[in-house]
Amino acid sequence: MTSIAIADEVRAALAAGQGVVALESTILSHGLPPGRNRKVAERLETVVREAGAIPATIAVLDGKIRVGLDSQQIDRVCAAEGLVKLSKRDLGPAIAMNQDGATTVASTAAIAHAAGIKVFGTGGLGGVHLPLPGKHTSWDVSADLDALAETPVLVVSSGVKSVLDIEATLELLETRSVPVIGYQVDHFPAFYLRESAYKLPWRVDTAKQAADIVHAHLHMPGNSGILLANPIPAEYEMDRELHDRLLADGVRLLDERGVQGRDVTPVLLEHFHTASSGVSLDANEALVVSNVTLAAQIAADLAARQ
Ligand code: PSU
Ligand code: MN
Repeated sequence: MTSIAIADEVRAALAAGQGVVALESTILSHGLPPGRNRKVAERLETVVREAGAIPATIAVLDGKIRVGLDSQQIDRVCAAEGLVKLSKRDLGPAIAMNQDGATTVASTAAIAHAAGIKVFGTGGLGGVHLPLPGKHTSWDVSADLDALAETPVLVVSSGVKSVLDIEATLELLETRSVPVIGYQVDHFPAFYLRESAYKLPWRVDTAKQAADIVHAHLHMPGNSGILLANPIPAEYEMDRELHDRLLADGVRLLDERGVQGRDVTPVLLEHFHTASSGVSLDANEALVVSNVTLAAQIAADLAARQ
């Protein structure tokens, strides 16, 4: 069996019942440009510590799944060449072929659970993609949704991008019995925008209330995760007009370039960052910092109950 290499600090925190927050690596390698990604990686680890928890960034390096990276390992994840993007199904092949790789929400959640971590903070969740022009359906549904349905962890994200089919994404999460909770909002956030048109069944207003739900849900029969939808900080919310233009151009670009499979999301993200002259980068950093901070507060609260 492939072993998971858990960093000493993370192992000690788990053994002592301290709060631990899982962080993914695809957001660094494929979601943010080199240089900026390294600064964000550092900042995320810092805000987790400041909130009283221990960060565990997850990636595949040297043919091993690693939970908790040291500074040089984070350098490798953030290096310009970029790693392979590894969703859950890619872990076996990557390890067998001794490749380095970055983990998505799906694979990070699965690994976090295997390591005994209950809380995971990220930026945007993958979801159901809209059909390309002339198509009836895209059949492009992120494995993130299935992973949430099958893995008892809390994922804190700013919802999904409105370049996805938000309605279908929420319907699928309902079918797969994943509770979706709004944090200080009644409607599901759309990543760059604080709220979409879709109302959520549950809302909490404090980290403690969120921790209460996680605690209760993880003791229910079944094995599903929980999605806590934390909107982008108001001062970073994107201008509607810019937002709508980026999305429309993004969908057209995918079609023109014939982008498929796991390249779809990274190509869209890069388009947003260049076409918005960095506005989307600041937005992305602000929301992921906010999500990871909230995740750390919840992890610390949960740990204090044990
Ligand atoms: N959405 C973002 N930023 C990201 C991703 C999604 O705003 O970095 C990444 C995450 O790692 C997510 C993955 O799990 O893309 C989803 O990819 P796909 O749609 O191919 O499942
Ligand atoms: Mn996909």
